[in-house]
Amino acid sequence: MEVKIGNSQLVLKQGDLTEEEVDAIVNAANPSLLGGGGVDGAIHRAGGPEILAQCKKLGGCHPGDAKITSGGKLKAKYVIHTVGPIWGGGKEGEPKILAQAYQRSMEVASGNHCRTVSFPSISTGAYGYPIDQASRIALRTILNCLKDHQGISEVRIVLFSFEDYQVYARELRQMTIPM
Ligand code: AR6
Repeated sequence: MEVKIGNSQLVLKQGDLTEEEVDAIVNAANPSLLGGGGVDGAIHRAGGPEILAQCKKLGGCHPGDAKITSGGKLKAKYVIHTVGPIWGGGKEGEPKILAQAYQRSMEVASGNHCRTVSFPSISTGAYGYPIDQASRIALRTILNCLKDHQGISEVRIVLFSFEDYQVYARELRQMTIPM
């Protein structure tokens, strides 16, 4: 599924983020930036040791912030490492931190002249954020950022499972139905 926003587009697809041929993929990392499971583990496995070597020099990353390394052996030129919130029921600032993670990733992408960026569904795996709520924040934030960062021509959200894809597609349809 895709929607046009001015001269750029937002694409939803089911697939493996590590296979994306884009300028940057975004990693759902943890504050150490030293690797982990889920999509983080998959990115380091596919990208090779160069990514971890660069991560070690970054001094970690606060939730809601984002930092960049090369893409190592990946097809993507860069990996933008961001840290989403751990779900604790929703009253500990989780929505704001999740929006910041997407927003800072877009800023870092734009600042590094990326035209195409692929995201995973941040925080909805090990970090436990309910995916229906998380998808609304992800979509709204990315759609807003696409207006601010005209240099980015395409953002993809790559969902690992068909169920996750369906949630994002339903929410995007609801947001973009003409009134
Ligand atoms: N491509 C696309 N999506 C994937 C892939 C893949 N190859 N692999 C997993 N996903 P998670 P989080 C999906 O747990 O919730 C790590 O240990 C997955 O199905 O990777 O932000 C970090 O080091 C889910 O929908 O990230 C942190 O400690 C989504 O990616 C912690 O997990 C996010 O799940 C971060 O947790």
